Amino acid sequence: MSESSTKPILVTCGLPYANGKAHIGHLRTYVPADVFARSLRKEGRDVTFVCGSDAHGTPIVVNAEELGITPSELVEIYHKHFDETFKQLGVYFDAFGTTDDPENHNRTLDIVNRLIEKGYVYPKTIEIAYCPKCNRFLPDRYVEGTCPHCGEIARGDECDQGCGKHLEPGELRNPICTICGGPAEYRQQEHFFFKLSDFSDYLMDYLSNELGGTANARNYALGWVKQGLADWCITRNLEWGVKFPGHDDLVVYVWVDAPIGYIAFTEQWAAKAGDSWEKYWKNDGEIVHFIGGDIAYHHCIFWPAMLKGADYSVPTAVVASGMVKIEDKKFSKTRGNVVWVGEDYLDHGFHPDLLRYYLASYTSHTRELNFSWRVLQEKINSELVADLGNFLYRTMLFAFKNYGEVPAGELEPEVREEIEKALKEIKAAMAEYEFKRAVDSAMALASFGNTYFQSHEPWSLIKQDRAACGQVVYNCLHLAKALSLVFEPVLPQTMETAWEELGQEGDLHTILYAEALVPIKTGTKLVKPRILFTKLEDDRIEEMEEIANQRVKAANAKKTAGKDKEKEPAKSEGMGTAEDAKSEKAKLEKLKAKEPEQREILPTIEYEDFAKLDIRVGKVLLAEPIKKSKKLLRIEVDIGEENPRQLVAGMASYYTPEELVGKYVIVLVNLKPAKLCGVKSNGMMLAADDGIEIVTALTTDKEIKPGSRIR
Ligand code: B3M
Ligand code: ZN
Repeated sequence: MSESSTKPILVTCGLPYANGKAHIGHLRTYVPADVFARSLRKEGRDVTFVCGSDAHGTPIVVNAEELGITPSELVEIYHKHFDETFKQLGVYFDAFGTTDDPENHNRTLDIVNRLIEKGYVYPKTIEIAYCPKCNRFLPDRYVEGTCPHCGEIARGDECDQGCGKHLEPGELRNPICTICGGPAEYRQQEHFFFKLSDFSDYLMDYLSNELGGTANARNYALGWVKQGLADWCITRNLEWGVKFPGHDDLVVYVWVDAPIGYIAFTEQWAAKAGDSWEKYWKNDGEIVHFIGGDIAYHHCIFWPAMLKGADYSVPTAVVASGMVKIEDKKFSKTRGNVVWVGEDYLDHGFHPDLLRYYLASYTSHTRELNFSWRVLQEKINSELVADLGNFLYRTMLFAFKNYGEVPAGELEPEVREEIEKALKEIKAAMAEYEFKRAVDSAMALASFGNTYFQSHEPWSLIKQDRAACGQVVYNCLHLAKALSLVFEPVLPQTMETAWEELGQEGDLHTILYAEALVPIKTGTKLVKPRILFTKLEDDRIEEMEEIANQRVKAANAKKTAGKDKEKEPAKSEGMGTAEDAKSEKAKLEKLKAKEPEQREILPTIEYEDFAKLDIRVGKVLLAEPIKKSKKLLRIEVDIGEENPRQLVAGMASYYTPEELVGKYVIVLVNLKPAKLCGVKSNGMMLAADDGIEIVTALTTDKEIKPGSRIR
């Protein structure tokens, strides 16, 4: 990407199939894309960031069939799951739809009709795998067999274990029906083809001279174009999907309507924002696709050819992330080498920003990323805690204790230069999709801060010359302000806290990098800072390693028990398993069953009954996990008494301790004390509970004196 470009820029992420839970493999693409989008916004660029769920394709139909629900019900479950998970991780899309939304049906029809009108689509009778026992045609994942190119076991549309090539219907040898496991045969049927071969010269030129992004995506695609492109079968015998115009028994292949989702979601955003989707898809706005390396073929060959053929703008860049390994082993759900974002990370109270930091800074975006709990611990403790956290905390605490506000001072040229350097490096690194380099440059600024603080010894200077010390503290506080800005793209939630504690006004997320060079205002009030990053202790890491080990063991046991036959349908890597969906479905059912309980209003009471409850505002001073419990937190709240109250609250699944500290919560203070997990609870913190999965603490609308009564 050109660093000097000022065009509007659309950033997208590969669409997760609404067919399984979010894992670290997904985040490896989404987090850097979010960092990139946030950073461009801070440069002042006009950025739109969209994504959505991929709702179509055979795996979803197969899984839904197994579960006895409709594909649309299955999609709803996972769509909600992804939407919520991304938000929890601070990955904020301007639109997050599904490819089954009307906008996508319409846009797909428009594009397919244009391609037909322009003569790029033709019918052809081909051999399609058919199962005589199940009495049906077998598109894509309904059939497995041998790859004609490399001889490995492959799926109907992709050689996923061997050469990675996209396979056309009829290409697979020795087809087997994945529904019944019996042999399939080839039968003739009329399908529709896109003249991909017509685009060979165009793509050769586009990939060599025009497309930006990372070289891995481009080069991989170029290799295939050089070998010669065959036409592409774009219809399937399915009910679920976008109907092929004029043929109600056919839908378009999922890889036709999935990328068109990028346009549909841009339209959804534009409608909401009162902006134009055409500035990207019909004019010269930039389009940057973040994808996993395994779908480069689709994004660099099929997609630009379709767009070109239908007179839409083509992508300006495709950015492909490298593979993910788990504890140095190949990512594999069936082998248990997986880290689920919910149950393995967020549910254990790890802060989302720590994972964002890991993913953005572990290695270069196109290289292999290994996720290991030990490495997480090491990176957090030696980088975020020891460098950035240390500088921010010591600066803010020293300033708060000795001045209570930003003291008088002037920004020193040396400090300004250091910030300018960091900003320049970050901008350059982002333009090259080198996120690690950008984070390293930001971290170098934190290290500079530590050296500056250390060498000026404000702790002794304060005793000799308060004004000279003020000058040092002023520069440190300004550096803290600059650090909040440069780290916002990677650590959005934590830096928001730092920003507030520095007394800075405005929404950190929309303030530009340029503000990092505007001297911090003398006299700005400071508050007692919180510790932003705490060390990850050995026992927490050991607990996670144990969970991971157990999972691998269970997966192996399952394998040897023969429950994991290769031909099980739709159990492929990167796809959801029927089990995931079952547990999600169970949640949905729980919701339905709970509805009456949630709705039912209890019998009327007298005011005196209510008046017996002494309910107060409490300010959370401390929150920490309780060793023996996954659900409970020990909390200390200030309720206006001389000493804080100790409460035990079942909040550990919903809040990290850091999130609760500082909150004004509502406490029933005259409830008979009780002991939970051996810890005394002297009152009860109130929360709202939807009966399913959301539990949220009650708080006050304004800051109010702790101890204030609720009535
Ligand atoms: N739904 C997921 C994948 O193959 C697929 C991406 C679509 S992007 C348009 O990674
Ligand atoms: Zn192959």
